[in-house]
Amino acid sequence: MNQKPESGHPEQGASRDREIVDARVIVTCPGRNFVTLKIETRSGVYGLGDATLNGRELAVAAYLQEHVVPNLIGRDAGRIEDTWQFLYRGAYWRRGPVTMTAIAAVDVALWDILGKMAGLPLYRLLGGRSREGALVYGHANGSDIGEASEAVGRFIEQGFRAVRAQCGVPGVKKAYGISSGRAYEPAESELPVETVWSTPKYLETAPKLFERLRADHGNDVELLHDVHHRLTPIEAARLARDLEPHRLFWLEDATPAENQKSFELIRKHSVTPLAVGEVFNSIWDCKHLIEQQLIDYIRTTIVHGGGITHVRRLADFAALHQVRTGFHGATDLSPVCMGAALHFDTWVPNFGIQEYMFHSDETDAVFPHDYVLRDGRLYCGESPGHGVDIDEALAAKFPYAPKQLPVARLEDGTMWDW
Ligand code: CS2
Ligand code: MG
Repeated sequence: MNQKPESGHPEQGASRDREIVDARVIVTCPGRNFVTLKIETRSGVYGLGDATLNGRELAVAAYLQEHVVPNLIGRDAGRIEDTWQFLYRGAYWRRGPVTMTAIAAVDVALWDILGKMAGLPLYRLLGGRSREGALVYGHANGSDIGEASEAVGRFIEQGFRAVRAQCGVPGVKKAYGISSGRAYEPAESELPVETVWSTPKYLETAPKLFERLRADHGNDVELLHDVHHRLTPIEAARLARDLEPHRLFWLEDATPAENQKSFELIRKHSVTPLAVGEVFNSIWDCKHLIEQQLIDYIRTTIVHGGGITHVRRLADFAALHQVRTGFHGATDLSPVCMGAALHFDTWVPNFGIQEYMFHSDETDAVFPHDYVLRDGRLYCGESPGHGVDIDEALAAKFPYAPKQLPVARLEDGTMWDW
């Protein structure tokens, strides 16, 4: 596995510089947990990859530490494709969120090293700029329809052109997507918080929310909504049809995507665009949905989809079917993932939109970065690699804190999808 260049090979000196001499897993909790892989080469150039899997962070950390890092030492950091294949095929146990997140961390760190060594920002290595900035959507929410509409208004005032809207459901105590005051994405306690879910109540409320948002804010702003896998296919079809008059940019995760045929049912009844894939981790998870044109946007992003090497394949495949990217970008994906995703968004021809939630100030301080938000778009920087660093001394001040995502039950106690 340690490819030694043949003697007299022209790359010999350069490949010695590229030799991986160290790889370390850094776990930090500046407001929420993040796992980062730092790979260092003999030349001193290093690269960073995000390895965060919300609520299951230490599984990926151990996978990297115990099973991946020993394979990296001595390897040529320039052999990105070969390393990807080695880690994917070599594990024998393919795919799955833990494995693919670990592979992504290595892959992104190696692309970062390549960029730094070439003195080029990542988007230029991928093929150059297809656009100036990446359209992003923010997260507006409120405990009721009125509050959610005010929140959407605040996003529009800040220059956002696209906003995801979620609101509380009368009679449901804790609906998905409603902030408890701080930067949302929950993984709020050591053991999961139990929430109660009512589909009939939700199906009453969601169309009213979007009717109100169009009345209050007009048709220029793009509106998005996340069902978070909670409906059966026929319920999802009904919601997609009820939302049609309000012209959503997309309806996300309308039903769980294990049984992909069920999306045919939604399609049959509605032209509301569909987005799926934040929990997918390989091209094989979305192959049927894309080939059959059952979705319009694919959400699988760099950190959970095997890195740039694999997500590039996925995006190219999606392009053949006019499916566009709409990468997951909640706060549980670190700025390292966001930096890499933005370079990808700047290049990828079939770009749709990028999710963006503000990280906490502590997170931004631990991960200094050069991407900026302007007029509803995110712009990646021009520094070599993906442009995101880690302040290790500061990271060490925020030790890991075990946290899990909530769970949901129906009103009669049946376990449901959160
Ligand atoms: C959500 C995610 O952003 C989204 O669309 O579905 O925030 C998801 O709940 C979290 O990433 C889970 O960790
Ligand atoms: Mg989602």
